[in-house]
Amino acid sequence: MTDNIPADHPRAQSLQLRERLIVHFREKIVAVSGLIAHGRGEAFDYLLGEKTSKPALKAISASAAMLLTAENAVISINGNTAALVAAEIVKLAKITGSKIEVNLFYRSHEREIAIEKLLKKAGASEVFGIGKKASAKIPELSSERRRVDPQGILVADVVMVPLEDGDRTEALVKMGKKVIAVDLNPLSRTAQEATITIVDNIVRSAPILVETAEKLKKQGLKKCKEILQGYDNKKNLANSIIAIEENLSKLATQTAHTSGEGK
Ligand code: PTJ
Repeated sequence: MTDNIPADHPRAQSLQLRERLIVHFREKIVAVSGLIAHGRGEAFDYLLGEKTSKPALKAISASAAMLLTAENAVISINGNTAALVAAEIVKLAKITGSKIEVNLFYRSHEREIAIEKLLKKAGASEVFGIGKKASAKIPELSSERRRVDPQGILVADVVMVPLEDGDRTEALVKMGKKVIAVDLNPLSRTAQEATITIVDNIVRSAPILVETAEKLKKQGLKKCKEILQGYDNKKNLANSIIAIEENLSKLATQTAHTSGEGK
């Protein structure tokens, strides 16, 4: 994407992701706050050791099962999600029979159209929540996130909300919906309030989610229901926090072993 990042740079992958966000910011897909949100995510990913933890894999499996067993699932897309994983989201929606709806905190028609175009280029046949189609409102919310499509999020039983923190998850849960969050911060309000929380970088978890949904679809609804019955989000969220704790302990031990080397 850019010649400025040498392939052998120790943080090349991370710098390329930043570059992708910047390019999509210039194309009006990512909001300026989306760049800050990405930095927050990066910091938590560092604490996690930049790898998909076992609790994250468990949450991914439960999410695939929930999307496959939903009556009417919707994947909600903001600027960051579109910039990072548009192709994977389109694949996931096709496998699980979910709808895709654009829902923005910093809503503008220019951004809605830019994101819709990106999703369609990635293979989406229909994108909900654009322009006048976002005519319904989520009660109790005053931000632009309250505007939803009456044929999409408003009537959904399961809503996936990647990369957002705020009050929407709580409002959706109060409306009786099940919410799947993808958030590197296990302490965010969204992570804490969701029905299923995947504490992982969406760039790593989205392809795994696609693969898991493909496998589970073949195994059938009974298998999906079994996975959901055995899943406890609060317990899994606690294990995600423990995964950070364990990684930090390991790093502290390694750092202590190098004590005195710099003298
Ligand atoms: O596109 P818009 O207008 O809807 O704006 C998007 C904003 C910036 C408002 C939205 O992304 C947002 O709610 O930002 P927050 O409040 O900073 O929350 C974003 C959450 O996503 C934070 O908890 C981050 O840790 C997390 N996050 C950031 N990047 C990633 C991530 N989680 C998983 N994978 C990432 N790559």
